[in-house]
Amino acid sequence: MKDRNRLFFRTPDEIEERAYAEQGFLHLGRVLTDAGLEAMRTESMAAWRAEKGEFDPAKTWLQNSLLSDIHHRSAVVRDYYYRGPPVDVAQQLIGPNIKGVTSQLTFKMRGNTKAFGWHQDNGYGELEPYNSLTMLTALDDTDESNGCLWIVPASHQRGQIEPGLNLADKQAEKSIELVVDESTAIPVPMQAGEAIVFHCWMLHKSQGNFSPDRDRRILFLRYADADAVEVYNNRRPRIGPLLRGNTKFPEVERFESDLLQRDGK
Ligand SMILES: O=C(O)CCC(=O)C(=O)O
Repeated sequence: MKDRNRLFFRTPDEIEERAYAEQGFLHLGRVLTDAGLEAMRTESMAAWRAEKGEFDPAKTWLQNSLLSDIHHRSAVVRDYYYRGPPVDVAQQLIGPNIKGVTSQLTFKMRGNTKAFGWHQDNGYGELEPYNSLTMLTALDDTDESNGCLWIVPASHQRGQIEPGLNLADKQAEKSIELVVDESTAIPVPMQAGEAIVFHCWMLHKSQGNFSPDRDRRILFLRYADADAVEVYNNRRPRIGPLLRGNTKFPEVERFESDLLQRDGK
């Protein structure tokens, strides 16, 4: 994509690594330009409408709220996931060798009042080393009324709270609901085009969307060390596109290499 610089803002050369180490999250501020936000909304919504249609209370949470591998369906998301500010941030916080491990839309459209309970992202498929991170990019303004993120700052310092779900077991829609002392939890409102990054052990949740007229659309990306393995899956390598540096796993090196080369950068 030739106009990349018009879609994303430049990543700061140095982000606040110390605050991240202590608090487990960083609010990164605005990462998408107006043009980038518009393009990402347009492509994401086209994919969402084609796959999901309208919010339907009779459907499950998964059906209403999550669309996986969105970078296969949107060139703007792909460019952002493969080469945008999130990759620079991941490299600063994880190290030189980075792979992408998840790209999905987590949308909570108006009417979707279902909460997503307290969990660690490393509970949904435990990866090692324990430095993978999640980057949420808001495609709408999000606050307490439309189901913004809540976190417990510094909670990543407790480590892996439970072994986590075996994502290789696809039998059922399972979910984690940890019991958390909420007195230290804070909401994390974001404006459209802003992003937050948090550690794989960060305790977080979101409430339902109780706004009558505002959707809450979020792009969810996850990154890990290029050699990260799935603890729950006999320590096999997590397969994902190699975005920076090297990996000892040829299957990771090969993965999506056609897509990585296709955009010509
Ligand atoms: O989108 C949300 O409301 C929460 C998403 C989340 O916490 C997750 O997918 O880990």
